[in-house]
Amino acid sequence: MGEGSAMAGEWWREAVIYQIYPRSFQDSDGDGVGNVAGVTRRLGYLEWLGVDAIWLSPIYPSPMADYGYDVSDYRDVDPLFGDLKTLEALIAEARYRGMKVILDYVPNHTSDRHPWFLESRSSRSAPKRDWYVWRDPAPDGGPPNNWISRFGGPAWTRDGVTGQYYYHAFLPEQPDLNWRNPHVRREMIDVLRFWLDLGIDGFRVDALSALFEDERLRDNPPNAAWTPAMPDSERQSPVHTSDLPEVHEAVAEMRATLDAYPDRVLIGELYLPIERLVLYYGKDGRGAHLPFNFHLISTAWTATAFAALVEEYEAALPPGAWPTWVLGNHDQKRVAARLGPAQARIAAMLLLTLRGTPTIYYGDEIGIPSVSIPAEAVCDPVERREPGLGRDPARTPMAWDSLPNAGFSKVKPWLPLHADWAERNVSVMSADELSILMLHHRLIELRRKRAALRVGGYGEMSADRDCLVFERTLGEERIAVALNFSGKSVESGLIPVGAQVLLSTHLDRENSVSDGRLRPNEGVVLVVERKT
Ligand code: TEU
Repeated sequence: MGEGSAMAGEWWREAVIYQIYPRSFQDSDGDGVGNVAGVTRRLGYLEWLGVDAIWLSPIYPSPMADYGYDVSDYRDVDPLFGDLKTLEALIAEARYRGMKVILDYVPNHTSDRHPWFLESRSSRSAPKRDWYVWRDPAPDGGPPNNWISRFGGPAWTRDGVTGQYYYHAFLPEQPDLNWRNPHVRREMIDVLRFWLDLGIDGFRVDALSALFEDERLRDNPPNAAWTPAMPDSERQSPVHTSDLPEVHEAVAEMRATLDAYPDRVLIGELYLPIERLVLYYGKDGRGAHLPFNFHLISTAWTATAFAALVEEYEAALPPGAWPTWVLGNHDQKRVAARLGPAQARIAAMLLLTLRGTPTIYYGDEIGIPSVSIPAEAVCDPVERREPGLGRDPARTPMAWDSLPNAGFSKVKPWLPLHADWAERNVSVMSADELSILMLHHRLIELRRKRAALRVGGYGEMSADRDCLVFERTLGEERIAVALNFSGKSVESGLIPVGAQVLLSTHLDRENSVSDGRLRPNEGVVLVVERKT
């Protein structure tokens, strides 16, 4: 399916994207929190790793109620992270090294301290009143309807100043902008131009599906599958608050804005079933270039489940659409925590050999496991609202070396490091030929060498309970990938015997000849045949 090389300007088709959570990447000014200058300092590492683009989680001025996803000024950098000059220096240095810089764009909501909201809440007749979603209380004085926040609890907060309620899909500190208001739209689209003019290469659009709510405010129906063991936010089926048809019009406007500049990329954050997700590619180039596909995270970890997932996704992609895969991000449990260290290697090989643009989450390349956060160190407000669901364990500092605080900071970091940071860090692992870090480095290197891995077609060869075998083909080039999802040794009739092993997750049998077997938790990339 779908082979071919990247079209001019569509660098993102062949790229490996790397997500940076700026608070946790590198501190350069000794406050225990990472910053933009710290990212610049580590670009050499990222160049060595081989990534093509970095996406920064929000760096805008923010009261940090949701750690930057509550923006109080869309056109600046929070002093905690630096300023516009330090960001421009990062862009220049990245460009010099051939890397792109993608920003997070948070259009659904602002901070409750954003000047727009302060004005909006000041009176019912304020010029910006309609920039947010205000409604009268229900007859009993309660919220206007039953909608709940994605972080649990009611999605409406009553404001004492005017007695009306405002809508917030997330925290009360994150009031939703009213995208039906043309002034809001114009202003928010202009924000994109501000960053495009500064040289930003694209955006990851936050919470995209939440952009519109039902105008008639109809109640969301209960989710029949909900049980008390599930998060409060899943009690309802969000039919009137998520993925409304109007979102696609807004995406088209964002896309048209980017299209006025060469070589930019629009990525959407969308937790949706595949058939709804792929609609975000839009018709006739009016959608996102890459609607993030999070199904590697939510699918059961078996070979058969993945074979079915890839088949469903590949079949659903509209003509010309380019696939994309994600294993982890700042909202999800660390991949090594979900799967354990051995299968995290299989996951890395899967991510970096499937057809489509992969996004690596910082720290996953060194296999950071889940970090237990003592009660007094909890930061994420979600942990207080829905205990056990907090996202701090996936946001802990990057470990660079064995010096105090892992070279992340001169002082105690804002969140604790993983327990084994003295060994699990870039300096130690880059000197260990067998480490998971070297596996990432080698996989990316292999993608660079083998066009079939970057742009070749995908074909499933077989999947049984433990073993997934697929191939990537481009012209005469045929590369097979065989992944053992189990801790047992497997022999599958479809693992090509006699083929050359380009890479094993164990990193110890490059250039050997395949005997048709995989060791426990082993994945291999093989050249099936190459006639040039
Ligand atoms: O997340 C949007 C979102 O839908 C999340 O609630 C997601 O479903 C959940 O975290 C999965 O566990 C984005 C950002 O990625 C997140 O960090 C922000 O808190 C949120 O938007 C609000 O801006």
